[in-house]
Amino acid sequence: MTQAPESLDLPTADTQERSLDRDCTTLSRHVLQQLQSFSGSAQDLSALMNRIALAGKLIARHMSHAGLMAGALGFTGEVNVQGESVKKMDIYANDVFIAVFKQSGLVCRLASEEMENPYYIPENCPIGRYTLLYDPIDGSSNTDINLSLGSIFSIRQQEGEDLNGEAKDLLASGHKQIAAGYILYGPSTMLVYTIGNGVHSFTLDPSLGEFILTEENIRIPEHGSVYSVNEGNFWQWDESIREYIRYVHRTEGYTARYSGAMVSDIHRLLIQGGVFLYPGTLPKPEGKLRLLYESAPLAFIIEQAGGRATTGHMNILDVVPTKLHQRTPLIIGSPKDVAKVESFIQNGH
Ligand code: P6P
Repeated sequence: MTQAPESLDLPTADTQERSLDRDCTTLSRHVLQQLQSFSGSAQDLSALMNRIALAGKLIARHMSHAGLMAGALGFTGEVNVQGESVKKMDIYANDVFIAVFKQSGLVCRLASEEMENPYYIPENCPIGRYTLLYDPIDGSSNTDINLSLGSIFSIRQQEGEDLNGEAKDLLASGHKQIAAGYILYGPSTMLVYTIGNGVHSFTLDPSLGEFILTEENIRIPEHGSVYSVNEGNFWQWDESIREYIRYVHRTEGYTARYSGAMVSDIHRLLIQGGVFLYPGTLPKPEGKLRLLYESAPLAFIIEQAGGRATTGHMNILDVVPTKLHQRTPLIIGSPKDVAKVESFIQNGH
């Protein structure tokens, strides 16, 4: 005789109401809830985040069928200001952010990994007081092999007058950021952001075309088993970093994960704990990652989630750059795991 089915978990009115409310917790509404204000600056920040979300949707849509579109993948044949070969997806994504913000009336400049100088909103467009700093596609090496990619963003207010277009006011510490986060293009498209009041994640619901709140006030675990680093650079590292790697090799409980896209690797740490390292090397002690639009926004996120981000000698958010595309070594993640790496650096192994 078949068993009577367990009591069906039918939704109650209460669960339906909560589920509907969740589906209505879009990014722009959440920002206003965070700020508990409908002031002009709150509305601006909400609108800025909404524009970021639109850029993410456009890029996700393009990525989802890039393999079917002639000319969407591969290299452009150009080399960017970083000296890196440019992927067609890099340019597409860079142009999406420009297009999305150009008529927004919210920003005056956009500074990108892909552009040597900031893009200034043209005179015939409405100009705002904010600056968007972004890495349009983080992890370009994953573009043509259908692996996870990201976009990283940071929002600052323009300070003073940028008279001769040198954007010197951007050469300030990461504490000047008013919002930061990333979009992760994975099995689902997620947007993770902070405005200094915790870290919150949203998942794109393609059927709605909206990013819907997934998790609020995310806290990074104090410790995690993952260490994330490109061990192919082992012989180029300082001895102290090599000693740390030897330590995790011989200590039970560590596992290596490295995707080639920092947004994916750091999102993993945000949820599961652990540490990501991109140290300097003997030929390039400043490291590879860019401060203003990669390390600083990710440091803002991870610190807001209770984690840490350091160059190995100072907090990332305290670093004051001398140039727009300044690079910096990065050690970021769970506080106990970052401290472990620092202990090797400070003991000068
Ligand atoms: P490597 C992508 O270019 C990136 O900036 C990060 O997303 C990624 O973690 C790193 O560089 C990969 O660099 O030298 O390990 O291939």
